[in-house]
Amino acid sequence: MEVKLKEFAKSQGVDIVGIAEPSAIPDYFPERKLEVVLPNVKAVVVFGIRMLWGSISNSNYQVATSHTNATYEELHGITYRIGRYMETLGYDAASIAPHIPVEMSKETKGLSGEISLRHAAVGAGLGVLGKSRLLITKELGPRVRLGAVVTNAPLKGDKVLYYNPCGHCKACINNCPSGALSDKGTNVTKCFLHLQPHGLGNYGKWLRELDASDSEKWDKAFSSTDFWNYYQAQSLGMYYNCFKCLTSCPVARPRVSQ
Ligand code: B12
Repeated sequence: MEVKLKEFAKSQGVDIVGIAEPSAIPDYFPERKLEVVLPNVKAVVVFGIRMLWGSISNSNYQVATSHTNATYEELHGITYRIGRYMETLGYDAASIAPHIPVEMSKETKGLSGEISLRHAAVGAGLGVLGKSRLLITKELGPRVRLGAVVTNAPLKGDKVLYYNPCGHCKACINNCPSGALSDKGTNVTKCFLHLQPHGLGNYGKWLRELDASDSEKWDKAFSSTDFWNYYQAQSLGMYYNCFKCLTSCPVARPRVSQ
């Protein structure tokens, strides 16, 4: 069943695919239990699709964001079709969101997926967690977006990768423009505020400064490019402005610049 499933996944356009048994997935915080996603879970099928170098290394963020959205849309479809394949074999399948929705609670602060796809990918033998906290694969470096299907099919897990492609370089840390990455780990807030300048953090501040009693200020606020960018970020659901930890990593990098 494992070989046929992987062949099916490849036929749907995935570049890498592996299977993780729950016990092979490293612990992480905040803890997310697989059973909450699917009772009687036996395996997680994890897969990735490549990011286009010309898009993520592009200084035009409309181009880069459009590509990010395209990869997530693609993963939604692939995840559904792999799940449907498992269910035609008679098993249950729960597909995991590749990015949103995430739980918006005080505990998780909207920064924690239903499961951590990077940790699941490590358990499926697809790569290791690098200094950037991204999954580093030998085939595509970190430039791979991940998806997963949790199933009660009794699938045999793949072997965890035995060597570390991340190595000793610190390109991701040295090239992180927000200072979020360091030897001590990742400052998620710093990353988030830089990555999504028109995301929830800054949008809240902008809203608080609105003053409806002063019509001049009010008009100025709504004719500002800040407002237009918040509007676009809201309607798109996201707006990523940084790809440096992806483009600076030398592992399997196609080119240094465009
Ligand atoms: C929320 C989220 C973010 C947040 C938080 C990042 C983070 N460190 O978790 C923000 C918006 C900042 C973000 C940024 C990015 N993301 Co993101 N993100 C996610 C998402 C939806 C959930 C991640 C998660 O569950 N994290 C929680 C834990 C497991 O993260 P952790 O880093 O291992 O550990 C941190 C926490 O424990 C944290 N921590 C410590 N104490 C506490 C307390 C609380 C309350 C919380 C919440 C956290 C916390 O500190 C640790 C160190 O950072 C996943 C999709 C998914 N479901 O997995 C994509 C995902 C991880 N993102 C991805 C990508 C590509 C990015 C970006 C490159 C953006 C971009 N341009 O595309 C950057 C990279 C940032 C980086 N170097 O870490 C990819 C990674 C692919 C890969 N090859 O590894 C994923 C898997 C999406 C996908 N489908 O491919 N992301």
